[in-house]
Amino acid sequence: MTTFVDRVELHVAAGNGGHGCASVHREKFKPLGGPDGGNGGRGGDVILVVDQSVTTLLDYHHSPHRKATNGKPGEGGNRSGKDGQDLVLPVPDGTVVLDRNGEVLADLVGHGTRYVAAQGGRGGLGNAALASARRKAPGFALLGEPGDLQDIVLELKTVADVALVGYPSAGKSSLISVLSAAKPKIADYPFTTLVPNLGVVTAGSTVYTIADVPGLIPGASQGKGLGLEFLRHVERCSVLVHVLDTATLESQRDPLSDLDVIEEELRQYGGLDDRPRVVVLNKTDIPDGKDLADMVRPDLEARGYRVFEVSAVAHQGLKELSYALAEIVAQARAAKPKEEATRIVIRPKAVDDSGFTVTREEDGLYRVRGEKPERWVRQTDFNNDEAVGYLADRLNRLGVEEELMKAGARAGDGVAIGSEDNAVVFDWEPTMMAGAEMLGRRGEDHRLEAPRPAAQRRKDRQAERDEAEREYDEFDPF
Ligand SMILES: Nc1nc2c(ncn2[C@@H]2O[C@H](COP(=O)(O)OP(=O)(O)OP(=O)(O)O)[C@@H](O)[C@H]2O)c(=O)[nH]1
Ligand SMILES: [Mg+2]
Repeated sequence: MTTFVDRVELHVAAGNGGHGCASVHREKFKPLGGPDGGNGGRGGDVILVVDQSVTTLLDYHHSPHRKATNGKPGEGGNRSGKDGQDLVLPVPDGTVVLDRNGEVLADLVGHGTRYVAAQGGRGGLGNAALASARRKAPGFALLGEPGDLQDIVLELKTVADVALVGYPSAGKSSLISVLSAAKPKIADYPFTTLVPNLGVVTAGSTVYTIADVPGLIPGASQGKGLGLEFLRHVERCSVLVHVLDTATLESQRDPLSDLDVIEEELRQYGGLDDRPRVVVLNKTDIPDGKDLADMVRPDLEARGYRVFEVSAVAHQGLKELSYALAEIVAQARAAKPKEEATRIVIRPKAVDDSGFTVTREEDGLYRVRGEKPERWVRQTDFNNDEAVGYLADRLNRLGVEEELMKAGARAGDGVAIGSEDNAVVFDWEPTMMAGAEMLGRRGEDHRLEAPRPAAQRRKDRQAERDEAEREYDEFDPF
């Protein structure tokens, strides 16, 4: 028996960004050639792509851990590190991506539809890129950021226009085999079909797909038989077809009560009420079956169903059925909004990436949250004082210090940047006073400067602020 896997847990890891390089150009007779450390490369993304030649999630069941490659570190001589390679994971059409809590992240329909499941880390800037007029030779570089780690669940939902439902042995697979070129297994014992079969039907100018699911029995919603699990495959269909057996030998069954049972199970499953339904009375090649079909037809029609009498074995009534289904499918397609073809749910971003928040916690700790400050912390090599100073400047310019001050923080108070389980905590040393200029800047010592007249000092300060502003924009290309 082939294994059918329609739900897998997948652990994906994007590549880490390469570290930036801190290097100084050296050449004979030119002792101070300037910084020439290159940038680190970007880590590879993990990307899911719909590939119509893939039909199962089996590969991921066997190897559920996947990782894209890391970016390479930058090197001296202004050489950038190579970007990591994206890892492209082919998935079947109709794959739904969920997070661990069952929330839908993306619904991948249509060949080529892509979803970035884990984003690669950005490479760190090298010291060449960090050099500026006032920081001529930075002795540090930025670290590459770690790539995303995600635990996701993939679920397969067959993308079929028409779904056949019914008791075991009603002839669902037989119908698919005569309406399309598909050759599913057919046998005279219940639960022959263990996984959905899919066929393509051409009726006039309409081409549509038809799928069956394993047979349903009373109590399927409580897990009887193969249960209702497979009904997820009919969730996307536009038409439900009840295949009713007119020649069953089980004494307590007949087409009308069979229909009631299946409808009750569909109701238990939920979400299918709005789908149009059609009734097929199968096995009318058998004389008793034909009689029973004629007997129940008025009742079914009185309930509002369109009824088709067919024989899958004797190839009777098939053309009429397939054209009627084509018509309903065409109507459903016309009514569907265009963008339905590729549905991707983009997860809303938790934090607005331009801002940050400062909160005072019960134990007196000040917590800073925000995309930029947290990213800058990840980029900082805390063993390098200059790098730490650069971080302080960046935070300062974003206004973090000012907000800390407003929130009541004083020198020596604990400040955490990041979430509760992933934060850098330090004792705060303000470099800026409320309403005053910056006291000192990295790579300079203001005590060494010659005294300047007040007007000149004001001009210089303005020029520095302008430069800082420019630098800030320049250094945040992300
Ligand atoms: N006489 C007659 N027999 C049929 C007809 N359609 C199907 N059968 C027989 O009914 C039995 C079951 O057919 P399947 O197509 O496997 O039924 P199914 O609904 O797919 O059954 P499960 O996969 O078990 O749910 C087989 O022995 C078929 O040959 C028909 O129109 N006439
Ligand atoms: Mg079958």
